[in-house]
Amino acid sequence: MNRRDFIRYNMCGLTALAVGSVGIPGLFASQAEAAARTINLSFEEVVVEMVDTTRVYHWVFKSGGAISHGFPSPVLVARTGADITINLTNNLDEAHAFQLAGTDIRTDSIPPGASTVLNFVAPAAGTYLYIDPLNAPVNRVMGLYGAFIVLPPGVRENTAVNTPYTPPTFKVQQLFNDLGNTPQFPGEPWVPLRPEDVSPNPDLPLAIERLLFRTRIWLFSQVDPDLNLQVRGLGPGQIFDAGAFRSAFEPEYFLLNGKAGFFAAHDHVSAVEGFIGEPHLIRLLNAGLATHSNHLHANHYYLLAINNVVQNSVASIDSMTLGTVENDAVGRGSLFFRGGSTQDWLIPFLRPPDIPGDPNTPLRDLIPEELATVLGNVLQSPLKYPMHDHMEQSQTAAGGNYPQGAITDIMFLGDIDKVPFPGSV
Ligand SMILES: [Cu+2]
Repeated sequence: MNRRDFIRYNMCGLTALAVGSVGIPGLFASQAEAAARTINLSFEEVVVEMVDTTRVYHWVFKSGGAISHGFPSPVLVARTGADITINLTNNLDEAHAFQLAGTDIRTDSIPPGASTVLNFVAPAAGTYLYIDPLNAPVNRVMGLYGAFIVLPPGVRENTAVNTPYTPPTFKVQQLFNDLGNTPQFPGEPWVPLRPEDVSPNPDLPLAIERLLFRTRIWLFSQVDPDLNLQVRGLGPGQIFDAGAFRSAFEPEYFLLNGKAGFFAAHDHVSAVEGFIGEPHLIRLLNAGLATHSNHLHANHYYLLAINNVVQNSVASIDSMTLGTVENDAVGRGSLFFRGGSTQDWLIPFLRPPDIPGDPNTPLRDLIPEELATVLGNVLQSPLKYPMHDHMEQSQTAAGGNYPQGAITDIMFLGDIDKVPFPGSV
């Protein structure tokens, strides 16, 4: 019997696995996960529910310990220099492979039903996509992608490492040194992991909350349900023509960490939530075929790295084009026309500068009526602003209305002295 007769319906959300992570004590809740130098991933099929309840056939990487197939595939977290072993098993009907995009770290083609072992040393600290590079872009766009986060080797529970890189450029190091130490960046420095003496955020999944203390991962992808249906209909061993796939690709769904619209905006894993003066690192990845241009309200951000190239000149901007694996390989031009499949941003979490009034008066005293206002049953506190994409089609789903696509919130919970706004408690 064809294994495609056994389709599993699936809930979405970001999960994570540490790999080669013995040196990151306490990063993961489970000791078994924390001690693993070896992880098992398999290529599987799954049906994923879209924002309008349409169910769409996908392929995913499933982790060995997982009870169900997650979507998107698990976030893998490692430290630079760690020895890593990934056992890969192909449970699909055609050949597949694994690659850390933009690197030489990859397997050969794995036939249906076969397994292989990939050994490698974790590369420089940064934000990587792992993908199936075969029959590009078909296998990747069908769902065989995930985030691979590499932390600096010196990262510790109470860390002296105050940037995400090894090594940062001079200006990126200076920017992080200035956080919390200069008049323009009042508040706190950035930290790579939740410190031991701070309680976990109960709104975040235990498996990943420590990493997400002052960090978010935004993994973008797009779905054309008609093409996925056609791929599902192929017989064993048949592959979909890559050129035909690319030219027919008309995405109807635009996902951020596997979710869209309301569900992406209100997912604590994706939405950025902090008090004024709590800087956040955002790791953006584009696994799909459509270019994004992500725009942030409330604060300008600093563009730290593009495709793990840490920038020499750190631009303070509010929008940036995020290319794809394909258009990253060509057309490298000036900074603002250069596509890329990953970027890192630093959001300084300054008090939103568009709020007029005495900058020394806390917002709770400066705008108490605004914070207490209720519009359509929604209290206007905490202060919420959107991150949305200026590529307009990505903001809707299947021709629907904004905001049903790739969008999330940036949320200010309270003033710099940690007194929450009325709606934050
Ligand atoms: Cu806007």
